[in-house]
Amino acid sequence: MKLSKITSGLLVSLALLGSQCALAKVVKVEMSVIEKQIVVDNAGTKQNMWTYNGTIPGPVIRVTEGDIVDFSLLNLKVNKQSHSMDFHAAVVDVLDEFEGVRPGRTKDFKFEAKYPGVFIYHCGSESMSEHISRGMYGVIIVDPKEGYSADFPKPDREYVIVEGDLFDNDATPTEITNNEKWKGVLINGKQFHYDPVHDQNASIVLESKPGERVRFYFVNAKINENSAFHPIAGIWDKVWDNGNPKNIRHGMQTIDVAPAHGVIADLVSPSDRPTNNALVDHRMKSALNGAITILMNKPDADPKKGRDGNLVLR
Ligand SMILES: [Cu+2]
Repeated sequence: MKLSKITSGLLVSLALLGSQCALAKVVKVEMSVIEKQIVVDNAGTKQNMWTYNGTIPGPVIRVTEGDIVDFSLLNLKVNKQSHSMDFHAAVVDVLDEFEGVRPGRTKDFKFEAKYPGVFIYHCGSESMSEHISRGMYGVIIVDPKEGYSADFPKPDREYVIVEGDLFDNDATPTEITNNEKWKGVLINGKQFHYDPVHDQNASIVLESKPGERVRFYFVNAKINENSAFHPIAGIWDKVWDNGNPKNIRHGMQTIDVAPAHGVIADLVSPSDRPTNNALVDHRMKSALNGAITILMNKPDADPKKGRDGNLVLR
């Protein structure tokens, strides 16, 4: 082989390497821990909760595989507790990056999002049971660098659904760990958040048009109980365990999702008629205490719902 051919091949390789590196970006993420009273149901009931940026779940972070997340956590001076951040999308040192941050202090660290998927993030401070169940969790989506494919098709709409626990306001850390004084399940921060069938105070439902591919980024933030995620009157067309396109499964009815785990699940409704689905945690104790979500598939679906980053309806 002529030297020029080897050289040009090398140049092409270097150019490819360069373009891959150029695609990866640094994503700055700043969060503040806010201890506050927050509404936990559609009737307006408030409880003392601990939050990232004031909401349950915290903000959805979305990056692409290979990106560097440049993270900063501020624990507000007025807070009473130490808090921390445990990104399940990070491969780091639990005693370093994930260490506790006292009120008034800041912690900065960086990590590369090496694996695509849907991951929980949560507070890991003592008692972790109390910190998580008072609302300190959220979702980071790491999109695959290859983009969409036949095995990971582009969806028409996307929704994030996070299940969390609700305990009595005065439950002790030990009681919470033992699942005592348990009151119910929060869906994106509220019991029956999107279920006007079981809660007359609910005012929001998820929407799509008949025949659309609707993608759910589902995370179980409950501290002890698995989730049994099932779309009543539907079948999950495709499911990716941990949200990784390589972990594909077809035609699933119920997905078992462990605490602190996530899945991506697609639903495709009939295209020739309007239909409705009830997305439930099929553990009946969970479903009937808050974990039911209505998806309406209708021709006049709100074009803004589940699009343009509007993944968590509030
Ligand atoms: Cu905390």
